[in-house]
Amino acid sequence: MAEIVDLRSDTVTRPTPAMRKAMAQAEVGDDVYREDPTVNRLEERAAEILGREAALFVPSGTMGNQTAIRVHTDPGREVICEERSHILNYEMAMMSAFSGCLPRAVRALDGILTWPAIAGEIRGRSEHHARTGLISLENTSNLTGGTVYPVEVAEEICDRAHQAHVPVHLDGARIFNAAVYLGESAAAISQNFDSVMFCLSKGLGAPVGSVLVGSQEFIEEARLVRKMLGGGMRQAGVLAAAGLVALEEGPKRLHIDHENARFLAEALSEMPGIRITPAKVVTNIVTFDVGGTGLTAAEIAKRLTAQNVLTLAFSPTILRMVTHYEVDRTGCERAIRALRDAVGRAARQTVH
Ligand code: TLP
Repeated sequence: MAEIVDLRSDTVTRPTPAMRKAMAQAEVGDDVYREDPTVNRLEERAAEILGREAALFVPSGTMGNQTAIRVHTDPGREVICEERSHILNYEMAMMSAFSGCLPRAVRALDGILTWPAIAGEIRGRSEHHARTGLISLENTSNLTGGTVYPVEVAEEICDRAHQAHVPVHLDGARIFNAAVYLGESAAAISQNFDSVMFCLSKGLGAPVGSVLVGSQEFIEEARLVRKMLGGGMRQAGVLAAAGLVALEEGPKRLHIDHENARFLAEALSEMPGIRITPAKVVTNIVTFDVGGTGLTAAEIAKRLTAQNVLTLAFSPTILRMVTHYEVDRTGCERAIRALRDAVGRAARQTVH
């Protein structure tokens, strides 16, 4: 049986031998007492790399984002975010359930919000409307195919929001992918945000964990919220050790994932019934519309699974493939052959 080509997500990456070694040798202590030297080292290093005062290790990106929302807002506020953002669609309505906020969703081309799109949605003190408590951007934007904020667009949003006394959070789950594409440092592309969450457990390859960064004061508050959510993790140094390897080594090879994603996109664009613009695939996420094949995304995913190629159906017509270090060029070629077969068969069935 052929090996599995798992393109469902970059979250499926398993720890590298270097990570496993670091985990086995990690010095640990009780992190709730701030006594885990490896967690402390990861937090110091993350703050340094992102150019911030402080950082907090959290078990997941979801906890990082929702902790930030809770710290930045009060109940009864609105959170401006893109219509397809992860905080709105994939985080169990936690901004409402936990922070008492309403999302104010704005749709933007390729998921990239601009200040003109946001400006009219900002609400101040009023006897009728909920006040805007936070703006949250996502870079890269997952559901729109790993698209990237131009630096000046994000900067304008942050500057203008601050003039309106509204904080801005960055869901930077894949900020290092964005940085690699832009040829800038992660610090440079996120310096104006009030807080940034990034994931160690996606393309960087760590088994578990994300980091929230910001000012000392913000992180002190976030530490309390993390505890409320049950995220005080005790001897978490075994996880932080893998996170440190991910942070130092992971970003160096992300350009390979981006090249493989573009390779997939080019091949997909030539298949009947599939719609994708390869030039828009600039990081490691490939989303494409399969509506023209006569099959649903779920049906295609099922056919691919039968050939040991795993993908994710995002909607009835949108299928997603994500590249990462456990899928090489040969794996991508196998995925293309399997998809050609699945779609080709559909086309033949339509003719008869
Ligand atoms: N994204 C996952 C799924 O939840 C969709 C994936 O496979 O892409 N922000 C963004 C932009 C994300 O893509 C994700 C995970 C998160 C936050 C949440 O991270 P975790 O899964 O660690 O809670």
